[in-house]
Amino acid sequence: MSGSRLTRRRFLGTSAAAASSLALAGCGQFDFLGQRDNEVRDVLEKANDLTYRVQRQLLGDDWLAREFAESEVRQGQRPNGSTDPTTPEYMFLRQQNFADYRLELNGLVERPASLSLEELRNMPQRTQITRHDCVEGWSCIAKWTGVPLGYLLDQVGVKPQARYVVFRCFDNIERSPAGDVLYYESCDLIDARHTQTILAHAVNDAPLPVANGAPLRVRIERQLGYKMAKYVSSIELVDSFAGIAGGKGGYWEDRGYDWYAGI
Ligand SMILES: Nc1nc2c(c(=O)[nH]1)N[C@H]1C(S)=C(S)[C@@H](COP(=O)(O)O)O[C@H]1N2
Ligand SMILES: [Mo]
Repeated sequence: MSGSRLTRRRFLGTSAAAASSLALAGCGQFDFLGQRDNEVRDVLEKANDLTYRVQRQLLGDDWLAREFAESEVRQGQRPNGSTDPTTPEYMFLRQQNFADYRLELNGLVERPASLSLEELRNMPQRTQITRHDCVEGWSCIAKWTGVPLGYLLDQVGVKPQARYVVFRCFDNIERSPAGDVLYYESCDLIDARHTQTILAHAVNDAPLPVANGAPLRVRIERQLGYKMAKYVSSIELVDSFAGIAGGKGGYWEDRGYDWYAGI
């Protein structure tokens, strides 16, 4: 039983890796793939949909990402992407050590909420030592502590028509004269309610450093690093991505990456 499961995992890993390396083969090709009406992009999107369905059907909704021992944490979490947000809103919060920070939970929920870090730290907590895999080809094992997202969703009450959870972030991943572009990400309700999906406020037993997404970042352990939004400002329940930035469910997805980044 466990042998055949491994084989399936290897098969899934290979197909996902092949699709990602195609999508990321070079900047020229990347821009080209970014065009909506591109045929290669359509094929990749269908392959992504297949990866998602095959992975869910063969492995089920509940399988856990591998967890590691304390001794396997060898260094701090390597920072990547935004590491020093400069939006006025973020700089203000950072300056007072996030005392006025509130996580907003809204959209298709019964009881919208606004929670301080202290309130979040007083909720049920989960700690897990997992490996972060970045699409750029590096990995890092770290210990994460935070509130299970499923618990928060139960507190606010998810409306039946909700399908996705959108994470909005404080950081301006793009800074241009035309204005800042803010990072965002999303997942479905299966990943949102997964045991290892948490809103982490601590890494390796210390409060999250700014470089790793202070004061709060997502861990979605069955997917690649870019899904794990840092600097989360709000969580919105939606029934579609239409009207949100480029409409593909994430900053990198709007630029051609797979929405489902299963590993
Ligand atoms: N808000 C925000 N979240 C983000 C990113 C980012 O630039 N901004 N980068 C993503 C990518 S590509 C990776 S690999 C991880 C990096 O997290 P780390 O800096 O804690 O290693 O965060 C992800 N989440
Ligand atoms: Mo990444």
